[in-house]
Amino acid sequence: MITLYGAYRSRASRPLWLLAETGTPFTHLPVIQAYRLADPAAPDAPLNTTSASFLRVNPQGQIPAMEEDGLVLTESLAITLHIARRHGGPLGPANDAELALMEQWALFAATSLETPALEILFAQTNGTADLPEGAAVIAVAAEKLRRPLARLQGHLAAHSHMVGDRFTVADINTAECLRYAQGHPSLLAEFPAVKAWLEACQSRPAFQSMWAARQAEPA
Ligand SMILES: N[C@@H](CCC(=O)N[C@@H](CS)C(=O)NCC(=O)O)C(=O)O
Repeated sequence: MITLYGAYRSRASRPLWLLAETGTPFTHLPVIQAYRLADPAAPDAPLNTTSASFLRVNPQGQIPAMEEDGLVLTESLAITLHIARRHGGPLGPANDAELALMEQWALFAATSLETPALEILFAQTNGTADLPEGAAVIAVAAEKLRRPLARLQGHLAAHSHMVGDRFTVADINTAECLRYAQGHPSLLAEFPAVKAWLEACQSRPAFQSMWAARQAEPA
């Protein structure tokens, strides 16, 4: 049985979306980021990233983490790739070539998309987006995204999905890393195939149920 550690309002959204797609049974421990708590060390504090019991699972004190049959994983995209291979059926790789492509796109998402997309999100949520410094951060991050987005645009103009012309874990991993940039609609509008694919991914019932659970958590 999988144990998944991490609140919905975190990168645990990635495996939680996948688990909703596959219907795999799992135990969910909604560990919360310590920085979201006034006093994470208080005796009545909820399970958080500085709790001793969680640090035994991930000594780095970050979510998500996963345990299954003694295997512990502490990187969200490694967790989704593992779950997809073991439990994902058609959402996982059908052969070695598909596995290699799913790994490639996970690394692409983590190294080319996630950081600049998060720079956009943080500028938009820290109240600086309408100030010159925030606008500059967003402009630089958007420029960093244009080359990988052009690559994605070319891929998705020719293919319905990231791998195998069906919805897979590669779509979840890529869509989740790109989601942080969705508050910059004019950037995404430059890449219509990417925009349409992202919206289609997010219209899936499993994404919608993950998102509803996320919205139900305290901000
Ligand atoms: N590369 C890691 C990043 C994990 C990460 O930064 N998690 C955040 C929540 S999304 C966290 O636990 N933050 C709390 C902290 O760093 O103290 C992954 O993809 O799993």
